Amino acid sequence: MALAPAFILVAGATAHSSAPVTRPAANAVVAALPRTVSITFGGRLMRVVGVQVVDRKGVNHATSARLDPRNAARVLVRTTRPAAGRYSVRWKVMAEDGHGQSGTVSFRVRP
Ligand SMILES: [Cu+2]
Repeated sequence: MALAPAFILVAGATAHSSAPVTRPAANAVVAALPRTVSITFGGRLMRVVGVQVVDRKGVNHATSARLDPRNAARVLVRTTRPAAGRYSVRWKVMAEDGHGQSGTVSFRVRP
């Protein structure tokens, strides 16, 4: 039987299972993509596995992603501040208890 890789998705009522709060917010329409996109989770994280901010063509505009040194529940994502359009933030993190989590949030930048 094939076993899943080390990254295991978890569902259920754990502290970190709820959807994170992002800035810009999910489905928001903003005037400009901020230099730093933030993703705030319900609990502390062990590490950031990976974050991409992709446009409709699949081009990644994230230049770095790291834990906020002042808040271990928050990921700060630096972007190249691209032009108008729709963007999807695809994130993968590992919670403090070692559980993996991933998801996607989209928002739009006005022309
Ligand atoms: Cu967990």
